[in-house]
Amino acid sequence: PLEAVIFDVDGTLAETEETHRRALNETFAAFGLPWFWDQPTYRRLLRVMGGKERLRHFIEHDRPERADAALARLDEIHAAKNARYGAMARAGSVRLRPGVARLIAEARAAKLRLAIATTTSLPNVEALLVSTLGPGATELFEAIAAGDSAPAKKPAPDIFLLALERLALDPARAVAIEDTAEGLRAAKAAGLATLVTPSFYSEGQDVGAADAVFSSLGEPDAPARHIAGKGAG
Ligand code: XBP
Repeated sequence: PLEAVIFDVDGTLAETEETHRRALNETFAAFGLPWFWDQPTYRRLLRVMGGKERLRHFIEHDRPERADAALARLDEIHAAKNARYGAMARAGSVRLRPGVARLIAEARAAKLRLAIATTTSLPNVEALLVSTLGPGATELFEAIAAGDSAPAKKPAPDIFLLALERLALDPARAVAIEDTAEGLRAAKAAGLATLVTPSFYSEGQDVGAADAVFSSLGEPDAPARHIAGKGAG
């Protein structure tokens, strides 16, 4: 029987990428870098998973002429982006996608265990969960596998395998929910049944390997409910 649901974060729980993009562009300006990622650029770069890996790819492929100077500041630029993103998330600029709050509440009511497997950094995940689901939100998830805690980012299966290891669970007893082709590949390689709900940036990607594809996880226009702390535990 099904025992756990493992959620991706960016694009699946919430449409976070426009906030990441805004935080990035503001960071570039603050660092005096003459870079601007518009939507088509970001859509292309999103195929490289992980914010730091994506920046590295951009510097090496799109701005190779001054790559050394930029690469030397890579960690600093990425940390500054995440600080901005965290502040934006805490200020409420990201909402859960429709149906996500209900799905989490219903999964808990059905005694399913919840986990997260994401490429994004842990503080970003925490900021998002707390601002959308309330102060106790991180405790809703038994395992939060994020960012650099696994050796390789998606589409490698590592982050899903880490979440499964922390749950001490066989992949046959869990389902993953993803929004991208890369995330789907990662979940499938970890042996998980996978539902895909395409997001703003992943719409049109080939997700034919999914066990099911949903345009949305729930009712359109429903307000996100704050469920953390209410009858938790
Ligand atoms: C999406 C990503 C992330 C975010 C930025 O990950 O690739 O890199 O775009 O976050 P997922 P960071 O779909 O697995 O949640 O800059 O913290 O990496």
